[in-house]
Amino acid sequence: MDTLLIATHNTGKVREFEEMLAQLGITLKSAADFDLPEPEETGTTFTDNALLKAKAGCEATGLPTLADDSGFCVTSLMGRPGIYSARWAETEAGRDFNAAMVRVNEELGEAEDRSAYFVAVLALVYPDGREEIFEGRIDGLAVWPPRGNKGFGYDPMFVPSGYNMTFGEMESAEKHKISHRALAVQQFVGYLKAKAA
Ligand code: ITT
Repeated sequence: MDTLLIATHNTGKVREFEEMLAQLGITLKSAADFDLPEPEETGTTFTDNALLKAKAGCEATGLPTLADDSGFCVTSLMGRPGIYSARWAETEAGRDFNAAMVRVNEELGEAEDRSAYFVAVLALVYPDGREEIFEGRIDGLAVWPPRGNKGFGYDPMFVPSGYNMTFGEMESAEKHKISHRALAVQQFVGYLKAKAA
């Protein structure tokens, strides 16, 4: 694999994939490089949506394509926003994650259980139709108020278990040691190495 399309329009994700996959020696392209349309996420699971995005990117470019469907899941909210994490931020003026975090906190109200987790599902689709899935999850707490501006999305309101800092306060290298996306990427890299051996 010389060139891999990362079929995401999310600049926070693009940055993280570039950082985490830099050592592979593969040319990475993103959805923006091909001006790809954003497919409608009609799936009911992270896996469905990751596959749908990877297939759309692969069909449009003919490149092996990796897509990420991820989300912030709050136990007391029965896993929501989950696959709707990006949609909770939609406003007429674009995405507003401060508003989305306010909504999570308001829906939590006085709930004692503030446990939460991030999930990332990566789908790899090849032009010949082969598919592979890689998953990662990180557990922690939904905290209030939000802290830090280093990450993206819901990072400022998530403290991973065993840490005091939010993902928004962490250096990206630190986040990449433990994050849901990093765990999924580790599996992807392991798969590539096994294939090359
Ligand atoms: P693409 O579909 O183009 O990849 P998207 O932002 O629409 O971009 P998702 O549908 O997978 O991606 O939405 C996942 C949302 O979950 C994302 O917009 C973030 O707000 C949130 N999220 C996922 N991973 C995150 C992380 O590491 N830190 C903070 N928020 C995250």
